[in-house]
Amino acid sequence: MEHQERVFSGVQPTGNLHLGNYLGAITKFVALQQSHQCLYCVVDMHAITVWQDPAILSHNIREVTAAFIASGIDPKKQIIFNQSQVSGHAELAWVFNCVARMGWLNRMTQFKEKAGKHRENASVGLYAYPNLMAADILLYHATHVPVGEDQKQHLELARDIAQKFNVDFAEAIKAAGHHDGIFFPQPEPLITGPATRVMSLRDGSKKMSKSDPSDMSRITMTDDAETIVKKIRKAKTDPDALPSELDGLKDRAEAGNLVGIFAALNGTSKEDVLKEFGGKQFSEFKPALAELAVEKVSPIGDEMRRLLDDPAELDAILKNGATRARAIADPIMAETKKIIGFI
Ligand code: AQP
Repeated sequence: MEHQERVFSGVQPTGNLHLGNYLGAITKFVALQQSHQCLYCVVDMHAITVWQDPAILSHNIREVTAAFIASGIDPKKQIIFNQSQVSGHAELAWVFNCVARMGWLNRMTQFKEKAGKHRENASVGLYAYPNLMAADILLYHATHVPVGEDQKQHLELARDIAQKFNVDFAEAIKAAGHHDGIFFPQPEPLITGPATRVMSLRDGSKKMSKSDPSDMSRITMTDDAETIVKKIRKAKTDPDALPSELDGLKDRAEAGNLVGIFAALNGTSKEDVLKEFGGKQFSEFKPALAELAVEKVSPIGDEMRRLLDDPAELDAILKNGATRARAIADPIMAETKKIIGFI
């Protein structure tokens, strides 16, 4: 049985939604809706793998929803919903807890980074996070997953889980009419373009992140024009002019990052940006980047604020999306249970 192409991706409602999330993920979501059926999920169950204040979590769920819509995702054509409203995510994640091996999860670098020295005190959920992510994708038999570079390892794990499930239950899968033996398709990561890993504006060796204590390290989607300009003006750089060739950006992490951001915002390549700005100083490049960032980000922030003024409308969009998501997920979950041998 051929699997229909279907896109799934998620964003955690953990506040400080930033330019990395936008360029690495959300802009890809917008583009894919022209050619694919897409499910875009506010992954609130992932968010609680670290402590979230309940009142702030509700706001953050609406904020990510608003960001999706303000960026151009059409909630009538595509499915926008929050994970906790579709119980199949938790159900399938449990099945995958029993398919994935401890050794696989022990290799996940994000857990090591996030748990840090406090590994013994990290939640079990943070450790099992990649299994829930595999469930998010495979619950819809999604075939394509647009994500930033940092999620590559988790996507590989999702592929391993799909494959192991197909092998472990091969007989039952064939008996259920899947003669090619494939029940869960292998999801393809889509990690493309000049900004798959946007770095901190303060330190070119760290990724731009929601949890960085310094607000100057990131441009958030709700920053006003003045703040965007200030953050770009103060962004760390080196004293040299921009090179004319890509090779010249080697060992210049901060310069490479700003060039990548410019290219992604402008819908061009780093090479094109260097053709225009090669030989120019940051004193000339930064104002051009700031102007472009304000032009692209500010209208989204304004629209997010307008949408957030009507939380009931956002809640209705999520509820409607969850109903449509369940219509796809429920039969797949029911068949999964049958394949396993549950009655
Ligand atoms: N810096 C980044 N550059 C490019 N893409 C990025 N993504 C995240 N950071 C960057 C992509 O955004 C999507 C949603 O990410 P998430 O909500 O799952 O959060 P995260 O990966 O944990 O990223 P954050 O924002 O940096 O949060 P913290 O501070 O908690 O680590 C994903 O597709 C991700 O790849």
